[in-house]
Formats: sequence, structure tokens, C-alpha cells
Amino acid sequence: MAPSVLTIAGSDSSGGAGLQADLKVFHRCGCYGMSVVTLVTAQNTRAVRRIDCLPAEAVRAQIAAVWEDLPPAAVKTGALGEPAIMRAVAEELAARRGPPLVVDPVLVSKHGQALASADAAACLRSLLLPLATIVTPNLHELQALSGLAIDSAAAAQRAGARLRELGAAAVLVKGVPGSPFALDLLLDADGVLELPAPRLATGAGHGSGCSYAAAIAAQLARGRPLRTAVVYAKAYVTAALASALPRGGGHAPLDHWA
Ligand code: PXL
Repeated sequence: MAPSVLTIAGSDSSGGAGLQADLKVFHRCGCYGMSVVTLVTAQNTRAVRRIDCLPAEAVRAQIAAVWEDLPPAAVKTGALGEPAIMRAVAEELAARRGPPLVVDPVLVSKHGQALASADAAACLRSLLLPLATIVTPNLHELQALSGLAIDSAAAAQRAGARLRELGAAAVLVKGVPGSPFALDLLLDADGVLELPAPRLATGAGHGSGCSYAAAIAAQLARGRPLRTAVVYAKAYVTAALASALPRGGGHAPLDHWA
């Protein structure tokens, strides 16, 4: 039977990112997708217009309801919005330790719109990193979480190592600077794995970070080892970016049929 995977994330009304992207990826990867909503965005491919966070108690209630009936084989977190929600998610997950946890430390959207409050990075660092099987920061998020300036591949690797010291079992650094490739680094207990892919000239990419982390969660739910899951997820996102077609007037979403 298809394993169940849970995303704890924000809603993207345009369907390209957030929990909608996660559910599409889970389905495409042969998993049964479930979603706990943290916040609701009003957005399209051009801009995020409004963000409404749910009460933290509503998030707690969703996690409890899902878990008591359909315990997931893997969990992914996306946009959590504000410290009260981060605390609620961390506490509820810590009380139910078990399945692998993929933390996508969402702070800012592709449009440059903040998807979390100013104190979110510190909260993510202290509450979620220690629970993470893997955390998947882009450079901006890596900088905010590590407190280190990142201007080179060596600095990116050092900052990634810092997140492991802070408690994440593994770190996927996305978009290493200075490479001719779309290069990511996976830092885990076995060392560093380089993941290069061709740099694509595409207007698409809305939801690529969400989809990458969701594909890792889906593969972990299917029992793949972490490195295998990440290599698969990188291939998923690269293919979905390569065949994305324009949709809407801004950043087009990925092609989940790729
Ligand atoms: O891609 C980050 C992201 C996560 N979650 C939600 C989003 C976005 C980007 O727009 O809208 C809800």
C-alpha cells in the first residue's frame, strides 16, 4: 500500500508552491498525501498578496487528528509563519518522535515576500533543527539560520556544517555559489555528497524548493536511504523544471508530469 506522508505547510492559492505542490509530489511519487495547514496565502504566479496564519491551536489539532488515525511514514514542514506555530509544530512532533522529518526552512517566497516573521529564523534554528532528519535551506535561508555570510562554496559548506552542529542530522545546501552547475551539497554523517545538475534557463521555478523537500520526504516514506532519496529528489525537480511550460504571467509552476 502507498505509504502516507504528511506536509505541515502553508496554502498557495495558485497551486504551484506550498502544500499544494507537496501533495502533487507525494501523489506523483506513489505516496498518500496528507496536509496540516499553517497559513493561507492569497497569491498567483506574480505575487503574494496576503498571508493569514492559523491559530497555533488549529495547527496542533490537525496534527493530533491525523496522527491518531493515520500516522505518517514521513513528515515535511514548509512555511510555518510565526513562532507560535513553530513552537506548536515542534512540540507536537517531538511528542511523536518516529518518522523521518524533512524541514524546509521557508522564510521568503520566490517573489521576495516574507513568509515568516522576523524572529522566525531563530525559532526555526532552536526548535525545528534538532528534530530534523534533513533540513533543506537555500542560500538566503542558510545565511539566516547559520548567522554566517556565504560568498563561496567553502563558506556554504561551513554554514551547512554549522546547521549539523545545531542538531540537524543532515543538511542539503541548495544553490552553492560560484559553480557553473545548479550545485547542491548534502552534508550527513558520512561526509559531503556533491549534487550537480545543468543550470536551466527557465522562467519557471515557483515551488521548486517545496517540491524538492516533498520528494525527499516521499522517498524516505518509501524506505529509501537518505542519500538515495535526495539524489532521486534532485532528479525529480530538475526534470520538472526542464519541462515546465509558461502558466500565468509570473514564475510558472513545475511540471509534475515530467
Ligand atoms: O516556495 C516557498 C513557499 C512555501 N509555502 C508557501 C508559498 C511559498 C512560495 O510562494 O507560497 C505557502
